[in-house]
Amino acid sequence: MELKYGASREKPREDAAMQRFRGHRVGQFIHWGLYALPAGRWEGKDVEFAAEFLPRVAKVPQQRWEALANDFTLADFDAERWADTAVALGARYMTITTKHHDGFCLWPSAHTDFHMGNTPSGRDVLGELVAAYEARGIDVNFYYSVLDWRHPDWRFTLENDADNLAFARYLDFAMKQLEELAERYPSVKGFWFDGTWDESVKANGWWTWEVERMLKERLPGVVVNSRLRADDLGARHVDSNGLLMGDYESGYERRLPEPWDRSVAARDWEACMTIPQASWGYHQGPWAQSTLKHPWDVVDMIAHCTSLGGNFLLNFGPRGDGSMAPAEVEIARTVGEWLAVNGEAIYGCGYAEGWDYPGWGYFTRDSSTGKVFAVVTRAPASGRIRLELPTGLELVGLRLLGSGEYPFKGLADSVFEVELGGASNAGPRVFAVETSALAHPASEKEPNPDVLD
Ligand code: FHN
Repeated sequence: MELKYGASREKPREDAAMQRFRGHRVGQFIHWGLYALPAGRWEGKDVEFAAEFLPRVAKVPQQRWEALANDFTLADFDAERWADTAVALGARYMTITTKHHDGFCLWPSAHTDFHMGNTPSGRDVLGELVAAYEARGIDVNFYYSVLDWRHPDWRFTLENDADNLAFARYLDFAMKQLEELAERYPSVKGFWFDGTWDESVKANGWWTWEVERMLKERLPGVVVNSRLRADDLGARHVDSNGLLMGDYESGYERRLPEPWDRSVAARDWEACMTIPQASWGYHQGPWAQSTLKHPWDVVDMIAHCTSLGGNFLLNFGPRGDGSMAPAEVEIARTVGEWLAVNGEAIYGCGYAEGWDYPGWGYFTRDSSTGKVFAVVTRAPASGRIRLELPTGLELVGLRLLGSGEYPFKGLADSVFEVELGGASNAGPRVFAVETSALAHPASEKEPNPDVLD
């Protein structure tokens, strides 16, 4: 079908900027805005919903929400300390909410008065963060919510001419803000769009196409997520011809693909994840604080994404005073210590073609050297794993990352057993798997039932 505003290419991008993004694998997401001040509590009551939705869920009068800007004093904000948590995590990029659904901007925007410049400190938080992260070699991407609860011209649906006119003004405003971001922070590496699911945006696929075009023209190499895009017919992420729009698929939110679904590996993609069960902004109540993920679950998700060629973006919700939540810093530290030992199996790695999903964890493959890794995130109670190689290969060496050569036992052609020993305090074990072709390959294995429809 002929589309004016559909996908711009059939195959994944292979330029250096895209390869860099693809190799990152681990990113730090940050949701920070006025919602960090009430942190999920309004008029003394915990509101059991994502903290950034508080103004809607608690029906906070607009004036009172805007007045929070007077208390956004940044008493304990230090961009350098935030960037240190990303280093501790082992993140290779960071994506920050420049504007979330409430419309508040973390930079002094010339197109609204609802921004950082009009808070007591007047500091350009975004500029400080870009400088601090980039000084540590960490790429910065900008999250931007197209949905804007505050702007008078925002519309969820377009019912009449007046709505169309208002929404056209809104799209113009959002375009200007995006141009402003590109101009003020030209080192930004990517844009992450959100809040594009409403009928109003879907009816204006041309605008999403134009935004992508504008950003790519002004910022060569910039990487844009699929969530921005709608085509001529309102199809989102993937156009009406089945082709991905934007540079990578960004629909996996608080969920990951099935680990055996190798079809996912054909595209670039990224999953984003909260540390508490369901809040992106900092939520102080037990509803959120009693649901924080275990660092080894985070490691499992990182390996899971890598094994299917995706990036993992772990969200942090700093507190209203600008400090990072200690529990989140601690998780970052533990995950980062694991990555410092085992990152060889993650950074620059992806889908290991021919290696079936093993159930006890994941296989990943280094995209440049071809080395395969076995990441054991769910060791069986027996303390042993069966290592099944693709037909025709045999195991000639096993190296436990952070340690050294490791013993194994042959069970059959291409099937080996590895004794893990007791539980490890250092988290999931990773083995570098060295193989060679079997001298006398056996007949084809039975297919893996997990991947049969
Ligand atoms: O509503 C937002 C939510 O607050 C958060 O920003 C997430 C991050 O992926 N996106 C939206 C929901 O899809």
